[in-house]
Amino acid sequence: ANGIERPKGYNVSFHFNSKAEQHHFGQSHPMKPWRLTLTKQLVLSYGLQFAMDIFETLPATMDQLAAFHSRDYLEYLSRITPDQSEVIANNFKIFGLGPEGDCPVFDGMWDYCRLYSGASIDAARNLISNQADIAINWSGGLHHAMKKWASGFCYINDIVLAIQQLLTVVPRVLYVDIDIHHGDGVQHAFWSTDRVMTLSYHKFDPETFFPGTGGKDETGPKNLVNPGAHYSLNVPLHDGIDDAQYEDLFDHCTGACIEKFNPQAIVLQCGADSLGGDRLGKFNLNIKAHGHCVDFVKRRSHNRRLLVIGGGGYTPRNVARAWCHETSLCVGATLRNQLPAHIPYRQAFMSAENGGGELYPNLSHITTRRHENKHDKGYLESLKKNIDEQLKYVEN
Ligand code: TV1
Ligand code: CA
Ligand code: ZN
Repeated sequence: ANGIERPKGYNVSFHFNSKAEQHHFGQSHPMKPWRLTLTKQLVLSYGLQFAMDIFETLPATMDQLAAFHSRDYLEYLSRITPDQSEVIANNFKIFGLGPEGDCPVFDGMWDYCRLYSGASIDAARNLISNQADIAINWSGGLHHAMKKWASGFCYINDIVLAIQQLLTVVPRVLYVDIDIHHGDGVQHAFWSTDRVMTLSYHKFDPETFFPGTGGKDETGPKNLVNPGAHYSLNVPLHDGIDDAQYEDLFDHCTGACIEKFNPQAIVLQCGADSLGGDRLGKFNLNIKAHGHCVDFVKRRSHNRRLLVIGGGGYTPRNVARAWCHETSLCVGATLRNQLPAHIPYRQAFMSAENGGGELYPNLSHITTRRHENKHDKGYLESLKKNIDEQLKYVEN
């Protein structure tokens, strides 16, 4: 009434469960749930809890998980123990589990699955009930899990469960995935529908890099009568992509999808293995470019619901820094450029990389282990053109 416009504030909710963070996949396994403790400690040290609603979530129930997964698989997951004789006797291979593999049977595995999935379901519900504009679950984002089997460190596909929740109240959900791996489980789950558009950016090399799917022509069922045709979009990349290239590509493709598909909710999987210096990844992205993606989607979200979830990320100190920075972007805070003095686990943030000095946010962090950049302008332009071509079939 007095003519003063206030910028719209966002209600942000942060969903976590301390117990999820305490699980171990096994000695040399790259997936370290304690990176979530590191992330949360950093978030708390900056006082970001005062700018969001914090929810410690309950584990998902069997019935909640069965909204996507088969009962056979869930029964098996809930019963199997690390005891090898039982693992072998139960013919674990059909369910994608096994010792030494990507998806080991570890102590508390079932609880871990129910906890990270429960947090994503809760986050989706909080958006549905309009308690939040943006809901965050860094423990989720396990995009490879299939209806009947585990794959690539993922047992339960919390993303599919969260999207199913959102679909009970909105017609269309856009899924965007910046993990360095292809979001195959989510793509597959919604392959035949035009109510969910999936868009994954990833390293693509079927010969050497997991999971080997996600080529640029993988756009949905080839039968054009199927409603899912043209609703799966992929941006296959090579080693060494840099900040400027990624940001430009992301803005063009994601911007076009939001505009054309016009979703009422967006789910953003923020796998941090696309950062430079990751133990498994091969890109050269700094925290700045990774965070740019979150900020871009937030700015384009307007009145849409936004679910922000984790995913991969195998150099824990960088995962924590990226996700803390991205939490601050969600709430609209700017963090000072120095680690809080009294942060627990301070040592974990110190590394040879920066001479053992300050690390946060220090949005450019790669000083070592650069990967040769295998992209030229022509290739990047062809990827944009490919997305534009697919979107010609989409109108809302
Ligand atoms: C145990 C111990 C398992 C050490 C797995 C890296 C390990 C890997 C390990 C590993 C590893 C993968 C494959 C397996 C093809 C398969 C959370 C036959 C040092 C979302 C999942 C990557 C990524 C799976 C998950 C991949 C996510 N890479 N050491 N396993 N082989 N699997 O290559 O997208 O980030 O690496
Ligand atoms: Ca991806
Ligand atoms: Zn990954």
